[in-house]
Amino acid sequence: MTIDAESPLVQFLSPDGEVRVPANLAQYGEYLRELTEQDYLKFYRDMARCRRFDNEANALQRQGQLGLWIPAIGQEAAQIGSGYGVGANDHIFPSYREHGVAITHDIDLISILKMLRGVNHGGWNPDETRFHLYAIVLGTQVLHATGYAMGVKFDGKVATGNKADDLAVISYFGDGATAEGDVSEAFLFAAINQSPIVFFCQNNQWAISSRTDAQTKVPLYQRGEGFGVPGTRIDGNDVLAAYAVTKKHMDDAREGAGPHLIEALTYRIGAHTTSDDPTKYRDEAEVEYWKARDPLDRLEKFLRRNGIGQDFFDDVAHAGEEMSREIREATFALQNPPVENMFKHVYSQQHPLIDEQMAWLENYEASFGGDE
Ligand SMILES: Cc1ncc(C[n+]2csc(CCOP(=O)(O)OP(=O)(O)O)c2C)c(N)n1
Repeated sequence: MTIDAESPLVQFLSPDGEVRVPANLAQYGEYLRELTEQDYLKFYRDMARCRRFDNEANALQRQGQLGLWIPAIGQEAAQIGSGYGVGANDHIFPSYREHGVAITHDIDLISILKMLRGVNHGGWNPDETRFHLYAIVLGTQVLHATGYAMGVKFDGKVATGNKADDLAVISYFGDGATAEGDVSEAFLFAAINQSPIVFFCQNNQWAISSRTDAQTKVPLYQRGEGFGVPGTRIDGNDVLAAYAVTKKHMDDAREGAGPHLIEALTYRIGAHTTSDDPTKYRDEAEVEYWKARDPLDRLEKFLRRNGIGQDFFDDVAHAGEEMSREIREATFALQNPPVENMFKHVYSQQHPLIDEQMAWLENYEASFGGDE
C-alpha cells in the first residue's frame, strides 16, 4: 500500500517539506495555528532522539546487552505528533513499540531498556505516570484502555464544565492487532458507552511478515464504523497531521464526543524486532519508496525552508551523541535484580499465595546449602 492510496488522507506536511491546510480540513488547521517555532523544533528534536535511541538500542542488542529490541524507525512522526496531542490529564496505553510516545511524556528511556534486558518485569508506577504498561500480547492494551475510559466516564470526568478536570484515554496498536477480537470488542464497548477514548492504529503495513491486506478487507480507519466508532486516516509520516488530528479528537473525547479511531498510514523501515529478517518477505523497492517519505527528512526540509540553520541540526546531532553515550553507560551498569523482585507488585497488598511461593523458593535455595 502506498501513501497515495485512494482513501481520503489528512496530510499537512508534504514529503517536500511544504505545509498546506486544505479548506475541508480547517477543523484541524486551527490546532496548527497555535504552534510556535519552538514547538516545531521540539517535534524535530524528539523525533531525532527517538531514532537515535532506536539505533543505539539495536546496537546494544547486537552486543548482547539486551535480549531483544523492537525498533520504531519510520514511525517517529506518528508517535511524537500524537504523543504531543495527548493532554496533561490523559492516560496512554501503548503496545510495545511506542518509545516515541514515551519520549513525549518524559518516561525514563532506561526503564524501557531494563524490560528488554529482562531485569525489570515492566511497567511504571501508576502514581507517577499516566503512561501504562508495555503490552506484548496483541490487543490486550486496547481493552485495558477501553475499560479505563469507561471508568473515567462513570467517575464523571468527562465534560465536567472545567476543562482542567476532564480527561480522556488513548490506546496504541498496530494493523495486525486489529485482527484480534479484543480490538473489535473494545470498539463496541467504547461506542456503546460513549467512552472518552481515541484508538490510534499505526498501520506500518506489516504484522511481522503478514501484509495489512491479509488482515482487513476495508481500510482500517473504516473498521470502527459498524460499531459506531468514526475514523480518520492520516499520513502517519506527517508529524503535524499526527499532532493536530490526535489533539482534536482527544479534546472532543474529553468533552463527551465519544470514541474516535485514527489510522496513521506509516511504514516500519526496520525489522519487526532484532529477531526478524525482513529481506525474507518484502522488496527493497517498497522500503525505498517509504524512505523517500521519511518523517524526519520532511520536517527538516520544512524547518530549513523556514530559516532554521545548520547550527540547530548540529546541536541535535550532538545531543544524540550525548544521549547515546549515557544510554550505553547506563545499560552496561545495569545489575541483575534480587530474586525476590519477581514477587513484588503482583498484588497491591501482601497475598498468602505469594508468601507461600516466596517461602518455597527460600527453602529450595537453602537446600543447596550455600548463599548462591
Ligand atoms: C495475541 C498475540 N498473538 C500473536 C503474537 C505474536 N506477535 C507479536 S508482534 C506480532 C505482529 C503485530 O503486528 P502489528 O499489530 O501490525 O504491530 P507492529 O508490530 O507492526 O507494530 C505478532 C503476530 C502476540 N504477541 N500476541
